[in-house]
Amino acid sequence: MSILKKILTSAAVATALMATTAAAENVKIAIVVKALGIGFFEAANKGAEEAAKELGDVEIIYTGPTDTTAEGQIEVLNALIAQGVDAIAISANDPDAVAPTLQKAMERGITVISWDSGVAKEGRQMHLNPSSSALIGNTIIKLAADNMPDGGDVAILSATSTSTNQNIWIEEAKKVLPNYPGINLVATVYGDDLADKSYREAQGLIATYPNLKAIIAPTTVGILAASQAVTDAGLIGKVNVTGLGLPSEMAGAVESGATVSFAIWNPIDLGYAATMLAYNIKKGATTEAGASIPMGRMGAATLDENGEAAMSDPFTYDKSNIAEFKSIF
Ligand code: RAM
Repeated sequence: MSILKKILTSAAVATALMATTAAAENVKIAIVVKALGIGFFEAANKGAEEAAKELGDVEIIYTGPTDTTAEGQIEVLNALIAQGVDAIAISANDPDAVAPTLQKAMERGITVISWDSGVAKEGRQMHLNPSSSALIGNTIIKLAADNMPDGGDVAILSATSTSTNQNIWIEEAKKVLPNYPGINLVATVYGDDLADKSYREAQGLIATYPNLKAIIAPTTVGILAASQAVTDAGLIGKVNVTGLGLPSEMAGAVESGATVSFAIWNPIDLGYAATMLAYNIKKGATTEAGASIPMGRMGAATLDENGEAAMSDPFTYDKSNIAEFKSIF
C-alpha cells in the first residue's frame, strides 16, 4: 500500500470511528405509547422530538403495540431492552403487568419513567401526570353537568378496563358525583381506545339507556367515536358527548353541536416534558421524594412521596375557541 493510500485509509477509519463514537454518545430515549395510530400520542411525539432537538444528543424511538394491550407493550419493551436503549418513557396499558419487564430494564441500567398512564411504583423511577387526577375527575363530570340543568342519566365510555389513567380519573369522578345531585351515572363501558369498538359501545349505551343525556369519554379515541355515534343516530342536542379530546379531531363535533365542550391539556408539552425528565434522570438527576427535576421550557417536576409529579390544569374547548386550537394539536 502506498503511503498516501495508507494515510487516506487510516483517515477513513478514524472518521468512521468518530461517527460511531458520536452515535454511541446519543441518548436513546424510547417513547412507548399505549398503541400506534392514536393522535394524542402522535402529538406527544412532536413534543418529544422538540425536546430531542433542543438537547442535541438525543435519539427518540417512538414505538408501541398495534393495539392497547399490556402483552403488546411487553413485547415492545423486551425488544427495546435487547436493543440497549438508554431510557424508556411509557404510557402503560396496565400498571402492574408491565412492571416486571420494566424492572428488568432498570436492572440493566435503563432509566424508566411513566407518563400519561402510570406504572406501579416498583416498575418505574417516576411518573408524570398531565394534571391533578382529582381535577380531571371533577372536570369530566362538570363538563357534562354544566349542560344538564335538569339533571339526568350519564354514562362513561372509557379506554381499556386496565388503563391506569382512565381508571384513576373515573374513580375521582365517582368521588365527586354526590356534589352533582341530579346527575345519575348509569354505566361505564370500555372501547379499548379502538375507534370501532368505542363506536359500538357508544351505540350500545344509546340503545340501552333511552334517557341518556350525556356520554362522558375520558379518552381522545372514545370521545371522537361517541360523537360520531350520536351524530349518526340523529341525537345531536339530545345526547351531549364530552370528556377529553383533541381539538384537531373534535372540531367537527363541536361545530355540529354533538359535543358542546370538552377538555384536554397540551399533549405536545407532555411529550416534551417526559423526554426532558427521562434525559435528566439518565444524566444523574435523583428521583427521591421532594426532588425537583428540570423539564426545559416546562419548568421543573417536583416529586411527591409516590414519585409522581403533575403538570398543568386541563383547558376547556368549545365553539368560542376550537378554531384557534384545531391546527395545533
Ligand atoms: C387517549 C389515551 C391517553 C389519554 C387521552 C386523554 O389518547 O387513552 O392515555 O391521556 O386519551
